[in-house]
Amino acid sequence: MFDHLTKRLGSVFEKLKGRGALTEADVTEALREVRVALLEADVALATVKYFIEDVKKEAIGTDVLKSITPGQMIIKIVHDHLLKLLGEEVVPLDFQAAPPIAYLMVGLQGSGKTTSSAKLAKYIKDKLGKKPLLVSLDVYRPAAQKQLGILAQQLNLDALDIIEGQKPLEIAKRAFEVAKKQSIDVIILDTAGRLHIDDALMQEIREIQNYSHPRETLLVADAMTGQDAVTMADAFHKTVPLTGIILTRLDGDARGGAALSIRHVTGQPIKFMGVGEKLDQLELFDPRRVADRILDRGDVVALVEKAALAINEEDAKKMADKMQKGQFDLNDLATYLGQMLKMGGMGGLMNLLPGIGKIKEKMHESGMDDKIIKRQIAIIRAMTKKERRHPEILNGSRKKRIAAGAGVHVADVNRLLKQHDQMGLMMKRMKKMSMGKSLLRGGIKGLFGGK
Ligand SMILES: Nc1nc2c(ncn2[C@@H]2O[C@H](COP(=O)(O)OP(=O)(O)O)[C@@H](O)[C@H]2O)c(=O)[nH]1
Ligand SMILES: [Mg+2]
Repeated sequence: MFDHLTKRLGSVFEKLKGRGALTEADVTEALREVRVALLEADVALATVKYFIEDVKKEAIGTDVLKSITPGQMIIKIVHDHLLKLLGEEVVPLDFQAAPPIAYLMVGLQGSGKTTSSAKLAKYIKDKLGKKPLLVSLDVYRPAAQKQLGILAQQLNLDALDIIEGQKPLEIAKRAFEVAKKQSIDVIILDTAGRLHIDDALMQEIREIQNYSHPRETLLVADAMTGQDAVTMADAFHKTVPLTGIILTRLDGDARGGAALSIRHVTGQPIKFMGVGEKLDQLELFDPRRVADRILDRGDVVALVEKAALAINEEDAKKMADKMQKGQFDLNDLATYLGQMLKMGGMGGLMNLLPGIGKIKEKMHESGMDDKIIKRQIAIIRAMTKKERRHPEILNGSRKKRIAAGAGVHVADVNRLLKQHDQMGLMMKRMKKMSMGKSLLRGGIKGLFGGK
């Protein structure tokens, strides 16, 4: 589905290959071509602008790592920003309530709601081991309820019996009664199709939302319709709040624009993608896999990551040596913090270390971000040379002066000093462990943890 975009991006980067140095003009020219490629892929204009600006800022401000060509560096930067656009992490389905919970499927007629409802039910049963109940609220087209019933039968899934003449809200109420009796976990409510966003049907969705308190309201959007899908999703979200998107027909020759813009425009994550008519052709939307597929330069991305890690390890080793010798003073700490910032701050550093997404999340939650690093550096800068080298001479009045100089509280100064101490202690403990990575990992935790 992203074939064309992949090819276009590939040829942009091919031109940068092997160049020893890139001028700002080279970068600008390459990004101009990336811009055209994205527009051709039907990515929303606002998204393209945002993306190019974002990449440019980073591309121009980044030092090229040793052993990497500038072209490779740019591929990595474009890759990272593609990933950011797509949402970075898989956003799982929400089951955070006592069963039975409801999922509401909404969208335009023909977008794939009924098919996706059945696919989703199968996924929930097979992959998550939960018991779904399929319920059609589409009372406007006589065949629609039967369609869902037939799909359910094919998949050996439970579907609510059809009672002619019932209104959508009555059906939803009946679904909850049945679900309770049959210990159903998730009621999947497939709603009526609409040709465009119309008030009466929106009102109906709202009523059902108010009654069923769905944990998920999933918009089903047809990727083949490109930017129309994005505009429609945005309009939907403004009328009935969504929790996520299922993008269908990504198997066709959709150019990928919807996949790249819909999250940026609506702020809602794509949770699944439909990749065929068959009922097992629903895939979890994994931004990392999609970004890799679009760029198709996994080799380069991995290479740059490795090089970045190697540099970090070199620096880390130097620091580690100093620490072990008891020479790691506040000057070194300031250098260390400065390097963290240069590497894209906390986020950038964390991205280089595989498998610690959880820690990153936690740090994010507790607000440990670049601001804190900058504040730490400001505190060290407010010290005299002698104080930085011999923090033990810091008494009450010196600390007060430093705090005032850095615009922080004395408690912040104390925290920094304590963290510096802890890094030393930690180093001793880690002496036997593999040095580089553990200093970076432990170092960060030591610096900011324990809060
Ligand atoms: N190729 C392809 N076709 C799909 C996909 N999802 C749904 N369809 C087809 O799209 C058509 C309309 O789907 P349906 O679920 O009835 O749409 P609804 O009106 O929104 O309920 C059917 O023929 C489906 O088989 C998909 O991911 N890929
Ligand atoms: Mg339908």
